[in-house]
Amino acid sequence: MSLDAPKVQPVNGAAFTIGIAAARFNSTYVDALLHQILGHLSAAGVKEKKIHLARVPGSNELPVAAQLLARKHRPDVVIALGVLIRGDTIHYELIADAATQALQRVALDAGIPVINGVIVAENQAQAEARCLGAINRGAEFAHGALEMAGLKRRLS
Ligand code: DLZ
Repeated sequence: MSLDAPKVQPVNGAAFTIGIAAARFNSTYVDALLHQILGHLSAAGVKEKKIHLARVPGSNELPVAAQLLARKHRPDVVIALGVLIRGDTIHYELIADAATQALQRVALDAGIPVINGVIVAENQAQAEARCLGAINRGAEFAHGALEMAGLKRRLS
């Protein structure tokens, strides 16, 4: 067995069922991520009817939406999308920490990978760069989801 990390192979997503939980807060940014992700999933062969989307008010609600999607559809992977931007208080930090931990818990409890697609930005410019600009986080989240869905299929 070679210890070299194998390159990520292109994934055929035709058989995959995917749950997406997406926050409405900062919707310009979240919708841009969602649009990028849907394009990548479609290019990988994922069928539109096998993508289950749940919109929630904000990032704080993403873990429960991810859990509900996991229970109802038993998807191969769930993607949780939100954009938290620093305000006048540390509210965004508390939500970022809580959501990160809860998303991981949902994944481990359900045995279904959950992609943490919550962007935590210091300001609008950082959020813009990551969702609308040069840093394509949507592609990263989609590729991560396809890889983890494939892993789940192989090892379940
Ligand atoms: C309240 C709030 C604030 C201040 N900021 C954000 C944010 O930057 N991004 C986000 O996704 N949600 C935010 N929210 C909403 C919370 O996530 C949540 O919806 C409410 O606190 C209700 O539980």
